[in-house]
Formats: sequence, C-alpha cells, structure tokens
Amino acid sequence: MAIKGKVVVITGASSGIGAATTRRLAQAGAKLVIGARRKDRLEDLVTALAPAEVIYQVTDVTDKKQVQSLVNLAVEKFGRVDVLFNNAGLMPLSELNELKVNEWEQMIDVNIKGVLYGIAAVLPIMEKQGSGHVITTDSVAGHVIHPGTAVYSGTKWAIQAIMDGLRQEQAGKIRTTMISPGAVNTELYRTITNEKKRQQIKNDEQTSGLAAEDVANAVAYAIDQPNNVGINEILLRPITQQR
Ligand code: NJP
Repeated sequence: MAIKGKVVVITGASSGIGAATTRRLAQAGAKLVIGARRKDRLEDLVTALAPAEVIYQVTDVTDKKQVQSLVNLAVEKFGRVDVLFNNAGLMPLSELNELKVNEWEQMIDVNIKGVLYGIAAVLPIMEKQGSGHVITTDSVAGHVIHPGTAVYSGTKWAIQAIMDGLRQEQAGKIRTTMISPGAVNTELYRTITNEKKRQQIKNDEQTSGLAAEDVANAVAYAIDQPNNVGINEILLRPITQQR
C-alpha cells in the first residue's frame, strides 16, 4: 500500500510537476529513476535529494530507444518497475489558422507518442511482474476545449482513450491513473511562441495556478492506495478556474 520502497520511473522530471513529484515520492521513501532532456536540472535535483535513492538519465521521450533505456535502468538498478509516471509534455498553444504545423507535430510526438513509448517499455515488465501502475499527466484540456487549445487538447484527449484502453486490457494486473490538472504554476508556458498568448498563460499560471506540489500530492495519493484500488483519474483545478 505504501509508497516506501516502490520503484518509480518519471519522465519530464527536470521541472514543474515532474520535479515536485520526484521530491514528494523521494521524501516518502520511493526509489526513483528520473528522465528529461536538461541534464543540469536532473543533476541538481538528485544532489538536493541525497541520500534518497534517486538516479537520473538524460531522456528525450520522442526517441523510443531512450525511453526504453530509462526503464531498463530502473530494472538494472532496482530490479523492477512498480510505477511509470508519464509526465513529459509541452503546450505550444496557438489557433489553427496560425498554421504552426511543426508545433502540432511536437505535441503529438511528446504528449502522445512519448506516452506510448513509456507504456511499450513497461508493459512487458509489469505483465511479467503481475503488477504495476501507469500514471499519465493528462489535463483539464483533455476535457474542455478553448480557442487555441485544439491540438493540445487533442493530444490530451488521446491520452484518455489510450489510458482507459490500458486499464480495461490490464484489469486485475496494472493500475492506471490520469492526473488532469487545471492551471499549474510551472514552466509550461515556455513553449508558447505566440507572444500575447505566452504572457497571458504565464500570468494566469503565476497568479492563480496550483503549485506543482499540489499535483505531486495527487500522484502520491494515487500510488498510496491498496492494490485493489485504482484511482483512474484525478481532475484538480485552482478554485478560481471556471473551465
Ligand atoms: O511543465 P514544465 P509542467 N523529452 O514545462 C519535459 C501537464 N499539464 O510541469 O526535457 C523529455 O515545467 C521537460 O523537460 P526537458 C503538461 O501537459 C500542465 O506543467 O528538460 N522530456 C519538463 O521536465 C505536461 O504533460 C499544466 O525540457 C520532455 C517537463 O516535460 C505535464 O503537466 C496543466 C520533452 C515539462 O515541465 C508537466 O508539465 C495541465 C521531451 N521531448 C497539464 N519535452 C500546467 N502547468 O498548467 C518536454 O492541465 N519535456
């Protein structure tokens, strides 16, 4: 039931929700294998959490070999994988007629294909173990669409289908959880290339967003349940957010 001793792999752990979840689970005694592209951030996090059992590997989730290698590292060092937290994501919001096709492709590559690569890497391991837990960061934008979120919402909607398919196919063996936050004060606004939109989202996140730690608590809650309890989704918004 407890988090203590569980082997947890986290993608997108260099900042925001992934970094906060790494800290939260390390404090609770989990063994962590964390990945992202920014090596310096991962290194600083591991150093700050010492002597907790946290190791990192630079990982770009758009490369399936790198995702597999991150998961393999968990098995090599800790012998198993209890939880995969598929958290890496980006949100370059824009309206469709801005035709930012490269950004649409990036979102599909990271937010959908990156999650699928994570599932592909852990599924044989968890099937063999007869247990496991896959958690993916979805979004309120996987439930609600606004002008400018069409493609981002599309990627998060896709996660709903993939994760519920996984839940049904692996009933009795693998637990699944979607974490769907509203605005959270992180660095997610960075990838928005429309200047006006970037400032607006940055301002919304910084003035009224949840703290990344609030979302980390939701992840910890989902993990810290008896084996027969699946927390399939947690949707959490700042109380000021209407949609
Ligand atoms: O944002 P941020 P969040 N390969 O920018 C990583 C969802 N969400 O914590 O590679 C590997 O601080 C990036 O690492 P790096 C959102 O959709 C958020 O808010 O070093 N990693 C960093 O660690 C996303 O799924 C809000 O640049 C890659 C992390 O992803 C999740 O929360 C609301 C990567 C992003 O951290 C975490 O985002 C919501 C790649 N190719 C859903 N590309 C919100 N903040 O308001 C990026 O509903 N990363």
